[in-house]
Amino acid sequence: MTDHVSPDHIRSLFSQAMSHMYRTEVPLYGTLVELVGAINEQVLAADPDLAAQMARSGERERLDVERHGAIRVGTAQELATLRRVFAVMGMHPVGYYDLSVAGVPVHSTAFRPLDADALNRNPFRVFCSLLRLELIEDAALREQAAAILARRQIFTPGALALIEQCERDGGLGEEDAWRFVVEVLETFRWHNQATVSLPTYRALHDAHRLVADVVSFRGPHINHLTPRTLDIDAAQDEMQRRGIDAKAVIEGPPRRHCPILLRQTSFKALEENVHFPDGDDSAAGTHTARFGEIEQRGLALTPKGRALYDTLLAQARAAEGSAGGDYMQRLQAAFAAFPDDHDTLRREGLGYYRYELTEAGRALPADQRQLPAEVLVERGLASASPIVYEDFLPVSAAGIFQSNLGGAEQRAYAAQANQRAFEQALGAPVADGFALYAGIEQASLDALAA
Ligand code: OOG
Ligand code: NI
Repeated sequence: MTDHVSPDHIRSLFSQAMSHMYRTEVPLYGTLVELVGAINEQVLAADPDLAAQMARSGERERLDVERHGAIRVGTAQELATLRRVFAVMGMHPVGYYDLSVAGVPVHSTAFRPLDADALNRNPFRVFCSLLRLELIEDAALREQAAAILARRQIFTPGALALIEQCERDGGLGEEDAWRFVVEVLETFRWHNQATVSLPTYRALHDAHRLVADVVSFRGPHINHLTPRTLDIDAAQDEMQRRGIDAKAVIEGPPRRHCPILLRQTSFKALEENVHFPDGDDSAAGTHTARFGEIEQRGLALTPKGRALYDTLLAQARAAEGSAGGDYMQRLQAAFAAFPDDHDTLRREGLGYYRYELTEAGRALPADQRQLPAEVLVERGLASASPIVYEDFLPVSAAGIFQSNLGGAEQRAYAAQANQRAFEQALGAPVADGFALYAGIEQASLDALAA
């Protein structure tokens, strides 16, 4: 029997391969990675406390390879197979996102590593959306779309065989891991050859741009890869200086002393040339599929903290959505009500922290440190580091979908969130992000006492 490599290793290989592929497909991505890398170095050089804290938590090393991607699939079968693909790489579905409320006919999850060690090895995540065909009003078009999707196979025979092999044997050897990565990459590659005629493309596009994007091609092309910056405002300024056409509004919370959750900004999708098979000829047209995005990640919030975030965000958006020119000011004003120092955030139970004995704490005999964590922290016997948010935000994701679909179309579907149907299509329940963060925090508390 050959030795199996760890799923973390396969995920690292895959993330690296995706990054290489996307760099050649979308050169702007390479520019973003360089720009973000340079800014991260500056931030860490200017803030030794942050550098030390990130080194302590194991987060410093992952930063340079940290990114997320997004794809959109059309059928339950595709989603369920993707779940198996990602499981080979130690990535599992976390969270349920309903985007129909924002006028996007999909619901989604994020595939990502679950535990602290795996996240530090490589936190690669993929936001994955399933088209909700039932939201297409025109019954004939709906059936046509379903028939087109039923005919395609987005996975190579080699990928399918290796998934089965991995499930059967409990892992893959090094050589098979490489083969797996090469095979799976095919699923996410961009194809400028549509599988539908131009009139069909237009009909799908009229139903919703996203329907055309999902149904008209051979596979679910990766539509962005997002590096993580430690200062999104600096990155945004630098992009403007270089003439990159960034979205006006940064999604998520405003700039703060203690970053929370996730801030994101994206760039106009590329206008891509597409060939349509029309009889014997090939017709030409364009399609917007891929875009650029960067993000800054901060403290993972507890349900209490998240409720406060949702309330304040809704307050800032109440007047005129995120469109108004003074939106960033309203956001800043609303979030004055959100504590912005780690001691308060921790004591009020708004965020999750990882506790660790300091040198002084380790020097004490175990029976003298049987104290509440908060007391240990106060006495300098333990440190509390913010646990980083690893997931996504539905309002932000909707904003990113909207801006990259190009049009200003704003419609809301009357549809309800339907997590049950999503999990049925996926073939498994999605994990609860809060429980995962709470587990990481609790494990660190247990280790303090041990
Ligand atoms: C996904 C958009 C959501 C994010 O970072 O919130 C997303 C998509 O456009 O398919 O990637
Ligand atoms: Ni994204």
